Order: sequence, then C-alpha cells, then structure tokens
Amino acid sequence: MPSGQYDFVVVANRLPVDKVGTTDDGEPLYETSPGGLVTALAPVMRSQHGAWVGWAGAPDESGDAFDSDGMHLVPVELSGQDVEDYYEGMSNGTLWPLFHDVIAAPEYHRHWWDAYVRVNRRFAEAAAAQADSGATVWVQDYQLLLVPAMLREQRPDLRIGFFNHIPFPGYEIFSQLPWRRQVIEGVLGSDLVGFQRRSDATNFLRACRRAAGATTRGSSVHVGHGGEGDGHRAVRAAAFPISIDARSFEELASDSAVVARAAEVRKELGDPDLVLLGVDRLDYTKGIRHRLSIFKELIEDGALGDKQVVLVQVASPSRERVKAYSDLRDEVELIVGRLNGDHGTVGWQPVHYLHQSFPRNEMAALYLAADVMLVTALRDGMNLVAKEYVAARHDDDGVLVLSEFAGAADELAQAVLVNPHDIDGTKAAITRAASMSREERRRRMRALRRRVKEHDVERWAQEFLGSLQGRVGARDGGSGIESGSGERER
Ligand code: GDG
Repeated sequence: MPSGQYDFVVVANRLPVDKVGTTDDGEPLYETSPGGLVTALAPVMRSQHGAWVGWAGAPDESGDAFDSDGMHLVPVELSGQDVEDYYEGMSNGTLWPLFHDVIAAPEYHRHWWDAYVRVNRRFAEAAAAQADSGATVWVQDYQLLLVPAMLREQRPDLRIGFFNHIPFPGYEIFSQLPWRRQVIEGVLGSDLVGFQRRSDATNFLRACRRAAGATTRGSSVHVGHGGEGDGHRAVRAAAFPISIDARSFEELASDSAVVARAAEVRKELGDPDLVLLGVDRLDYTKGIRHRLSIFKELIEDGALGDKQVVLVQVASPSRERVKAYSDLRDEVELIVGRLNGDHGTVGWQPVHYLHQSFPRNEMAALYLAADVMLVTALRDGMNLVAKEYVAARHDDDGVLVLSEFAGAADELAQAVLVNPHDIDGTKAAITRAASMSREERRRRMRALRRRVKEHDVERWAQEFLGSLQGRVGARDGGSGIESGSGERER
C-alpha cells in the first residue's frame, strides 16, 4: 500500500492559488484565488499543515508540489481537452445546472462523462500518493463526486469525507443523469458526506435508495451486503452549513482605510439617499436578471419615493467559455444598458455594473457602503456573500434581503427573506428594507451577526472533521430511527 506523509489531505478541483506569471528565475508566480471554497478552507489548511491536491487553473501546466502560505500544494495536470470535457463540460455544463434545479438546461454527453471518470481517477491517485497511513482525506464538491470510491478502492485505510458545496436536487431531477448510479456509488466511498442544508442530505439519501438500491436508516446509508467486518459500512449524510472567517472579515471592515473608502464610495456614487448592492459571480443561479428586472420596476413605479437610488452590481467574471455564461453576460449587459439609457440622467445612472473582480478590502468597503444588500439567488448551496455582508457590518446597520433558495436562509432568519420569482413580493421586501427604522435594522443585524460570528468557518470544519474522525471504523449499530429500501429503479 503506497503512502505519503500527510495526515490531512484536501482534494478540490482548484488549488487555492492562481498562477499569475513567472519570476525572472522561471519560477511560477502564484496569487491566492477568490471563490467560496478557498475563502472557506484556506484558514483550516494553514492551521493543520496538510496537503492540498488540485488543479492550478491553467491547462497543460505540469509542476512539482510546492509550499505556499503554510500549505503544501500538489498540482494535478489537466490538458486543454480535460478542461473542456471534464471541467467546462461535465462539471459546469451537466452537474452544475442539474444540481441547481435545471435553471439552465444540463447537457449529457458521453465523452464528457468519460473525461470526468478519467480526471477523477487522476485526482484520487494524487491524493492517495500524499496521504499517510490512516490519514483523513477531505474531498470537495461536485467536480469530484467519484473520488471517494476510487480512493477507498486504492486506500481502504483512509478516512474519507466528502462535502457538497452546491445543492443536491430532488430525485425527480437527479434521475435525469444517465450516470446517476455511478455518481451515488462514487460518493458512497466516503465515511461522511456533508451538505449545506438538511433538505440536500434528505435528497441525497433518497437518491441512494432509488438510484443505487441502498438501504438507509435515519441519516445512515448501508453499503455492501455482507455482515459486520465483511465489507459492510455505514455512510452518514448530514448538514454542515459552511461559513466564513467572520472575525477576519470584521477586522478588515473595521480598518480605518476601509471605513474611509466606504464613505468615498458613496461620494463617488453621487451621495445617493439609498445604495443597493449585489455581489455575485456572473452565474445564472444567482438571480441577477431577476434582481435587475425588479429594480427596474421599482424605479418605474417610483416605489422608493423621492429617494435618489443606485444599485451597485458587482458581477465577477466566471466560466466565460461555457455558453450559458456568455449568453447570461450578454443578457445582463443588455438589461443594464437599457435601464441606464432609459432612466439615467447626465451625471446620474441607476445601475453601476462592474464586470470585474475586486480585492477583498474593496469588497468590504462596498458592503459597508450599502444600505441594502440584495442576495436573490434562484438556487444556491449557501451564499457566502450574505454572511460576509453581515460580518462586515460592525456598525450594526444595513439590511440583508435574502432569497429563501439560498442555503444561508436556513440560518439567517432575521434577514428579509424573499422568493425572487415573486416580483411583487420582492419589490415589497426591498421597499420595506429601504424604509426600515434604525432600531429595527440594529435589532436584526445584531442577531444576524451573533449567528455568523458563532458559526464561523472554523467551527464548520471542526464539526465536519470531528464527526468524520469520530466515525473511524464505525459499523452500523442499528440505532437509527427509520429504514427504507427496495425503492430501486431499474
Ligand atoms: C459555491 C456555492 C457556497 C466574489 N466576487 C469577488 C469575490 N467574491 C467572493 C465572495 C465570496 C465568494 O467569492 C463567493 O461565494 P458564494 O458562496 O457567494 O458563491 P460561489 O462562488 O457560487 O460558491 C455557494 C460556496 O461554494 C461555499 O460552499 O456558499 O453556494 O455556489 O466569498 O466574496 N471576492 C473578491 N473579489 C471579487 O470580485 N475578493
């Protein structure tokens, strides 16, 4: 059994860095890359001195493992064809839309699937080579659904956890996937499977019964047909809502330069009475089009009174080579152009659209400058932006308008919750947020901040890993509540 030297190995599609060039000595130059997963895991990795296995972000880039920011990083090479078929294709053209309730139509291509299997095996082999005997391996997200079983096959000594950052759909949707059984069996190579919401875990358990003919008991899935010690295992599926490094975000937003920048931002916007803010990757799941249409109606109705209002929409570039994303960009830019054209005046425009990525301190300044934060996702695993907004508001001010379809809605009950498909309801919610008394804003924000600060990313990781490590070698003791089986579809 080959074994490496790391007791804790994270396996994720991306390494937590981007190659931004080469030094004069020909050494690669890396920069920390943005994104939910990195934001969440980097602090945990640093404190545990583990290894991180992932793609460096550029095709055909081969390279040796290297250390960066206290982390041992192990690049997995992807060819241009792998990027097209495994990443842009199967991951972002099939699984992403399928798992987000088919907001965009998933495509099913056998050569994408073949590439997905091939690349997942590559990640599993790289992780197996890093992990010490009995190590804990934590596999991340929908690009690597097959890795747990591939890893277990090679290294039955490992503890394997899997965390799904995006929603897990209901079976009526999941069952579209031609490879549904293989995907479920891949994930079931884990000891523990984590989801953002309880409803995701419930959907997964049902898929285990229906697609793989497994028996479940409470939150456990029984794998294998033999008795105890005969290849029989219990896999647990449960919710572990991810969070942010709330303290460091609060500190950043308290920095006097950031506070001053927030005031400057409002000034640069023309000192409006009301600043609305949206911050998203430019993704069809985030409800940006719905938000813009709702904002347009609010302006046309005059529902916000005489207030001079601006909407700042940061739409950071994302997956631009996938057609649904380039189409979305065109649509959003058309809507913004029309809205500003129809309603702007010389010296004032209602929407400030920024198709750019900003440094973290600028994001914190934007959060501080916004009276109302709009998170109107149509489907979202968690949505870290909602939590960042709350963490940044050390002044106990600002109102969060939050879609009930974002995982964050399960925790952030004091936000103004909306169904973004309900145009009138969302308009009313924004109007209410805009006219909320200082006292109510403070009361709600304090409760939100308490929640986010107590349930930060460190706690998320501790709870997941604590639960995973507590389950080493566990065999099902039959202490569950309910059981289900025989639902298998042929
Ligand atoms: C997936 C799931 C889940 C965005 N633009 C800039 C920037 N960002 C940062 C935000 C935030 C992160 O990216 C986005 O996180 P989200 O959670 O909102 O969304 P996804 O990227 O879709 O993440 C999601 C997450 O995984 C974690 O499990 O919550 O549901 O879809 O941190 O601040 N950061 C900087 N500049 C930008 O322009 N610096």
